[in-house]
Amino acid sequence: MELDLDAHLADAEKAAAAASTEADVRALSAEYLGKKSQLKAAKKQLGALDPDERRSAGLRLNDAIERLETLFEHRGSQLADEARRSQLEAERLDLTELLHPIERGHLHLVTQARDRLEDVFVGMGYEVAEGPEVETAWYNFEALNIPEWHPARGSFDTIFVDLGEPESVMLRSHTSPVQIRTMEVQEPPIYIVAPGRTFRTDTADATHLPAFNQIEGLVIDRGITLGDLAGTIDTFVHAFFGGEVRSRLRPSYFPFTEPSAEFDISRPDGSWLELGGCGMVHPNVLRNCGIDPDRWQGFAFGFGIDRLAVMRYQLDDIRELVNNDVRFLRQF
Ligand code: FA5
Repeated sequence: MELDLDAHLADAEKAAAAASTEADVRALSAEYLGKKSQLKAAKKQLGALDPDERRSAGLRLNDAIERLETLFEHRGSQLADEARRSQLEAERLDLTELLHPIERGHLHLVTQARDRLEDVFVGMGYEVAEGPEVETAWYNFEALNIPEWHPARGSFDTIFVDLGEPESVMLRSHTSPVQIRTMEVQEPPIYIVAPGRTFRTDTADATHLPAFNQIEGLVIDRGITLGDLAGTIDTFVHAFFGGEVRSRLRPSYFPFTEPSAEFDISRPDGSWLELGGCGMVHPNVLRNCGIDPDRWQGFAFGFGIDRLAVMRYQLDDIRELVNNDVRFLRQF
């Protein structure tokens, strides 16, 4: 046989090792094992040999063919594995890899204050009530004993909505409409607080925001007196601020309470800060909600949650609460 099988196999091994794709290996397989390959040609020449020589040359040729078939098969699947691995590597999405670690946020200062207020009052046996932010004149004013001609309407600096009759629909200027909505659907005794957003045409300054938060309180029961109101406010102030802070009531005027008062809390420097208004629910308000004022009495209060946060965290300016500066917000 003219073909040097050992050298031929060594060449094939070298070529297979150098192949870089499965297609390369298929081409090598055609070259070394295909119809026009040297091995096929050598097989054809076997007929010319004498029988003994033909047998041993045939065995050697078959052995070489088998070895080449195994060689190309192994190299082919090796390259297929490598290709799959590098494709997976290229398409991998590492969802755990982060350029910046995630920082967990926390509730806004005003939300924290509102939650705490709710907790304090729920602890005192109150339920939490809600009302809409867009109100009608009936709930925002009339049912609260503020008829259309009443000068107190002006003091609420109302933002009206362009809907229906002029000045008949508005963004609520206080949370007191929730008193009416609650008394309309609930039989006394009633013990509720209603926190929520309120709106006025006030220009933002160190102590005012045009959109701010109030919390309303309403108690309707038998034999309720001004003493109960004063005691409730005192208890709440202690629970919310701690023992150091004191509260006081000052005579004032609201059309929906009689008598009415403003309540202040003491600052660390000994001065007083006005927090809200309160009083005994006016008989006209009870009548407007179908409650007999001879059988039921009650008190109501409403104060600013943003002002309360300002006091509690000793802020210089209420506008800090809405500037959305994370360097400020992160501190609380
Ligand atoms: C009222 O709104 C009454 N509804 C309160 C009330 C309820 C009285 C129940 C009697 C019975 P006044 O307008 O004073 O009252 O507002 C109450 C509180 O809301 C103020 O003391 C203040 O703490 C807060 N507040 C009012 N306007 C603003 C504003 N522009 N920015 C921030 N807080 C405000």
